[in-house]
Amino acid sequence: MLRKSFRFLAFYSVLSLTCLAVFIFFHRKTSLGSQTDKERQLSVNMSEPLQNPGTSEVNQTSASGPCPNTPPDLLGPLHVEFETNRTLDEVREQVGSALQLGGRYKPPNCVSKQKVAIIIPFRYRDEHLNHWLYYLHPILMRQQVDYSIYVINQYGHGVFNKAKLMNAGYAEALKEYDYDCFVFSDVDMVPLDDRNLYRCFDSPRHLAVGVDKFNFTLPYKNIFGGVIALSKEQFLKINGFSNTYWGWGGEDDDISNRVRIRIKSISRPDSLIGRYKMIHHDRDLHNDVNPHNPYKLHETIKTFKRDGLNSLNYTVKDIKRDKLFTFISVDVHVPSGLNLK
Ligand code: UDH
Ligand code: MN
Repeated sequence: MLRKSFRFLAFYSVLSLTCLAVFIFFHRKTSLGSQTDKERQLSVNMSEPLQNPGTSEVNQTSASGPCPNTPPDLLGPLHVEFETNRTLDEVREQVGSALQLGGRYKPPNCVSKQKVAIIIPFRYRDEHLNHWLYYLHPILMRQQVDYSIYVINQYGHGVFNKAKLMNAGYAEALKEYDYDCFVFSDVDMVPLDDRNLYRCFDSPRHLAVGVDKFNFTLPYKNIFGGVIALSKEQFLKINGFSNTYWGWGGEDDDISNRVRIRIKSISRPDSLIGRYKMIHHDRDLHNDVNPHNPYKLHETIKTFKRDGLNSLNYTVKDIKRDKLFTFISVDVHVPSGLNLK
């Protein structure tokens, strides 16, 4: 009897020990499992990209995927006319609602591949600027560009230096945002087709292929002016524009030389898409033709490494932020005794 009850007891002890072992085993496994899930969840959260600080400012809803290569809402050929007088207030009302202060825009539903600074050299051309802003903001929005407009005004009434203003615009824009593409546009150039994309390409881009004043044809093969786009990398490679072209002429052929020397190729849109209308104007005050400038073009190859972004000097006099653009007045240090004869 004693032996029988001992066997019974031993059997149940082994059984309960087994049950306990099985229970502990499964309990550990489940709790380990849930810990792993938590860890996994934690690592997913940690590895999510940091919110781009600019995104939440501009968009109500968070942007989803990358923008498509071909923007879906383009219209093609556009009707452009400069007969209407437009005040800046009217332009602000008509095209400003989606903009952030400083003429800043990001597409609300996708992430642009490039951050584009648009640089406009400027002085005494308020009426042209109104037309430019009225037409360009909606085009750039339809093109889904992540962009800002920088109007770089030459301070004072000294001899104009467009190329130095371009360099200053590049440098000032980069102080504000991590731009990787720069479009340099004359204030009087408005595209006639929104398929002409304001972005950067593998080679420096000449956008203003056909201008109405030249009958929509290229006046000469190497022309590289009016509206051009260079990536930050391309612009650095050519050391930017020359700073030494005072008065009218030559600076665009000089940058064309730089591109040919350092990069070799340029790109252009199709001649039908690359059409522009230029606002008619007379020659500006203090921007007379400089007859010395064409001779400097033979020197580009010798001078471009020391004349450009790496020798740039200017003084910022004022920065104003309008809804439609950032206006930066710069003193380009006009040399005394410039001879334009
Ligand atoms: N610019 C200004 N203010 C000036 C001079 C030039 O804003 O006083 C800027 C502006 O962005 C302009 C660009 O520099 O679009 C180029 O200057 P431009 O328009 O004078 O150059 P363009 O090749 O000049 O158009 C042609 C000379 C005009 C002669 C007209 C004779 N009928
Ligand atoms: Mn012009």
